[in-house]
Amino acid sequence: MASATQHFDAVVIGAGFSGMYMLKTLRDKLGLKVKVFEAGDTVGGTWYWNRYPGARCDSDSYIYVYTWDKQALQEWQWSERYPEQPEILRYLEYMAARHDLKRDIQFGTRVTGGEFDESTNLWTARTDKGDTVTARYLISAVGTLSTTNLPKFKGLEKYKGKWFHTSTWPKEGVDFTAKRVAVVGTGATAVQAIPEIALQAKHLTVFQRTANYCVPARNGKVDPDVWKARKADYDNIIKRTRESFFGQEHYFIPKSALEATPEEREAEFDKRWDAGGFAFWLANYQDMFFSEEANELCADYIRRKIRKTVKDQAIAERLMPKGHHYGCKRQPLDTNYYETFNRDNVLLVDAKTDGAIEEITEKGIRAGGKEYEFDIIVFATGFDAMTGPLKALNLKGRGGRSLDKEWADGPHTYLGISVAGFPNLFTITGPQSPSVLTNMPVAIEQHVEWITDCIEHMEKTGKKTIEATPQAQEAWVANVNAVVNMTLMVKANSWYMSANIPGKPKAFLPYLDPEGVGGYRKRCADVAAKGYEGFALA
Ligand code: N01
Repeated sequence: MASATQHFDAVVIGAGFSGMYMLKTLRDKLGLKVKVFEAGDTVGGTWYWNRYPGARCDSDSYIYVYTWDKQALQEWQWSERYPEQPEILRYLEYMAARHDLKRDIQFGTRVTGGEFDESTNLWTARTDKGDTVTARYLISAVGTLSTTNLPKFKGLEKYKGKWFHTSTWPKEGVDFTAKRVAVVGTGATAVQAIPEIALQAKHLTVFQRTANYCVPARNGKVDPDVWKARKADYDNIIKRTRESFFGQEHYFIPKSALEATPEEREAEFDKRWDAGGFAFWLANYQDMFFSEEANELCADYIRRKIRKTVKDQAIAERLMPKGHHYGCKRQPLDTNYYETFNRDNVLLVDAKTDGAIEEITEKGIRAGGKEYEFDIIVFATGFDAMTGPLKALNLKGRGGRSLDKEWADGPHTYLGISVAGFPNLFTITGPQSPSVLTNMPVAIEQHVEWITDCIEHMEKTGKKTIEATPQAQEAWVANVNAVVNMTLMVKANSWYMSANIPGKPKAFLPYLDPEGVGGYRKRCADVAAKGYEGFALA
């Protein structure tokens, strides 16, 4: 029901990890009047929508938490190394209740537009429920992977069975019992879902366009003594992750893979493989992301593991990534992924050897000239990452300029937090910030705290607007590109490179700071210390 325009100090869009903390700091630290709009019907963001079977966090649970509530850090107990989606949602509900966040969140409401009014220096935000609100500050907490990518498959409208996208999974779940199921995609999501679906379905067919390098998660219970030690050490853990490269307790081997002897290298690889998780990716030889030769040594190790695990060598061959470098697409963590292809009820249809998907038919999927019939199709085809959710807000800045048009050739931001021409707009974990290259809570907390300090500064000094200067912004964009161009990451057809969606302008979406998220934190702090260098305050 449409209501009269209400005014707030700040409007926050999204009530996931970012929006919840943003609300907490603006309301309880700065005493501002804050309104949060959230499309879901409770808190959680990513963890509200992504309920597909096997969905769990790929970061270790002890660091996948808010660090600002010391008591909660002691009280909350994760049940496993990598918590499952329902448990993470329970955690976020617990934090929302502890801090009475829900009273300022309007659920089931999507922001559909926002305009900055130069005469009043206010943002007006509109929602799909007919709300119109004004605020001095508009803060996007929409997440990086929240706009679904459903490729435009020919014939989908003809399909008579049921289909689902992993990113908008039905709350009541999907029963695969006695069903013929297809999973399209083999990214991090599919790698989690496929082994679980295979256990339930009568038959599962996996449509693979590009084979991925998967590494075992090695999920399980964590020794209570380890938990005790971690809880006692949280202050240091927080300091270490904040100063780290990836927001994780992973550190590169300070040596070239090419300098190590084959025996030494194999032992180091084994250690990381056995440890599970991101260690093989983020704590490997430091030249892995720069040298094709060093990278190939890691890639070869994983291919050998696939060959060993998958019994049918023809299938193993198809599952072995070729033609792209290891670690330059997001590392999927697996639990029995390769083993799943040893099951009698699982078939792999590989685009390169069996033929690509041509169309969806009434009964299923046609690929390589052959029709496969299904009761259920699961699209695990990912997201319009990072820029997608922000463009969907239909934001208009100074002079009516639209964010969509300003970003026609890819994102342009300053520090990934601000956009020239869009005063008082802040983007938590926005494009061109470390965000998805880190353990997300670490990046989120850094942005939320920086934005809070910035707004506090504005309030104290009586400034009405802050915005990135075009010069600072273009220097930042050049910096983002210059750094990543030194790595192999630019060669991958990844969503990091905007390559997953036809027609999306090619641009590296996050920011790879040469000193990691710790270095980026210092950069942002320096900017603030120098009176918000690169910003215009009025
Ligand atoms: O999406 P993806 P995702 N025809 O884009 C294929 C995060 N995450 O949902 O590789 C056929 O990675 C596509 O093929 P290709 C994590 O950051 C976090 O799996 O482009 N296939 C690929 O195989 C992750 O990176 C957790 O050739 C098509 C797949 O679909 C991000 O979410 C857990 C196609 C898409 O893979 C996205 O992962 C899971 C087409 N037209 C995910 N279009 C956590 O731990 C696409 N594909 C929290």
